Amino acid sequence: MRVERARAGQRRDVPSLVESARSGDPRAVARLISLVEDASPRLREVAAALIPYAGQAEVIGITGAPGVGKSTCTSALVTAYRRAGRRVGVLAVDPTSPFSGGALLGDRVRMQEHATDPDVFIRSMATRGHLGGLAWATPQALRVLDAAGCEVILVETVGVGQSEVEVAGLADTTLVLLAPGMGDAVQVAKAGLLEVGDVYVVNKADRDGADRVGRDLRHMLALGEHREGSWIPRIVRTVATTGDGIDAVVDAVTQHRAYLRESGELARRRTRRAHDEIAELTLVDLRKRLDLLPHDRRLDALAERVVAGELDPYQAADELVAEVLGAPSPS
Ligand SMILES: Nc1nc2c(ncn2[C@@H]2O[C@H](COP(=O)(O)OP(=O)(O)OP(=O)(O)O)[C@@H](O)[C@H]2O)c(=O)[nH]1
Ligand SMILES: [Mg+2]
Repeated sequence: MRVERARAGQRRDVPSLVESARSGDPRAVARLISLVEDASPRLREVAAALIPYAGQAEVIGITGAPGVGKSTCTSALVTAYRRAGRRVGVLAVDPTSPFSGGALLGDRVRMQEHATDPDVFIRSMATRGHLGGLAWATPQALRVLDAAGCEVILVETVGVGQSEVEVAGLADTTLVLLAPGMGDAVQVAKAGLLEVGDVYVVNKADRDGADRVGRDLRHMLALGEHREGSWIPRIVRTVATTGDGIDAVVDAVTQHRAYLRESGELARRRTRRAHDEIAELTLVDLRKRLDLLPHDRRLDALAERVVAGELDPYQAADELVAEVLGAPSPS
C-alpha cells in the first residue's frame, strides 16, 4: 500500500507537485528536491514551474570549519525564527560526499526538535556527484523551499574547501562560525572566509579561548579594506547549545537585511547570482556537448591534424567550439 502510494507520488506531474508544495505539503517538497538532487530529466520542468514563485525567501548561509557548531546554531536559529512566527526551511548541503546521510546524520539529530513542526522544512542534499557540483543544484533546491512559502531559509554547508565560499555566494546574508580550538580566525582567513562573512559568530563562548578567537578576528577584519557606506561585518558571541547570543545573531541578520535593501545591494546580489547560475548552466551544457564528441571521431581527426602539423591546437579548439555551438542541445 505504502509502496503504491510512493509510486503514485513519483508519477505525479510537476505542476501538481509544485501546487502541493505551495500549500505546504512536506512530501511534495521532498519529492521536488529529490528531482533536483537526482538531476532528473524533469528538472527543466521543475525549474520552469518554480520560477514564478521564487525570490521571496531570505536566504541565510551558515558556514565554518567542521564541528564549530553550525548545525546546533542552525537549530537554535530555527527556534528563534519560529518564535517570531516565520516558516523556515533548512538545507544542509554536503559538497564533499556523493551521498546524503553520513556526515549529515548528526545534523538530523540536532534538528530533531523541529522534526514534527509543520512550518519547518529540513532537507539535506549531496552535491558532489553533480556535473558542475554545487553551483546549479543548490539554487534549485532553494527555489523549492522558497515556493513552499519558507520565509527564511538556512543553508548549512558541511565539509571544507571552496564550497564554503560557493555557498556564501548563494546567500543574502552569510554567517561564518568560529570556535576556540577549531575554526579559529587564522583558519577562517586561510579558507577565504574573511571576505564573505556578513556576520561572524564566535560560538562555544562557554569554552576557554573564545576571547582570543574574537580578538584575533576583530584584528584581521580591521586589516581588510572598507569602502565608504558598505556593511561593517558584525561579530556576535554565542553558546549555541543553550541559545545564548542567538537573538543577537538574529538582530545582526535583520540589520544586514535592512542594509541590503536600502543600499540596493540585495538586487545586485540576486542579479549576480542569476548571472553566475546562467553561466554555470551554460558551462554544464557545453561540457555535455564536448563529452559527446570523442565518440563521433571529430576530436580524433583534429588531434591527428595537430600532430601532423596542419593545425595548431588553438585553431583546432576554434573548430571544435564552432561545431559544439552549432550542435543542438543534448539534454
Ligand atoms: N560547549 C559547546 N559545545 C557546542 C556549542 N555549540 C555546539 N557544540 C557542540 O559541538 C559539537 C559539534 O556541533 P555541530 O552543531 O554538529 O557542529 P557542525 O559545525 O554542524 O559540525 P559539522 O556539520 O560536522 O561540520 C556538538 O557536540 C555540539 O553539541 C557551544 O556553544 N558550546
Ligand atoms: Mg553540521
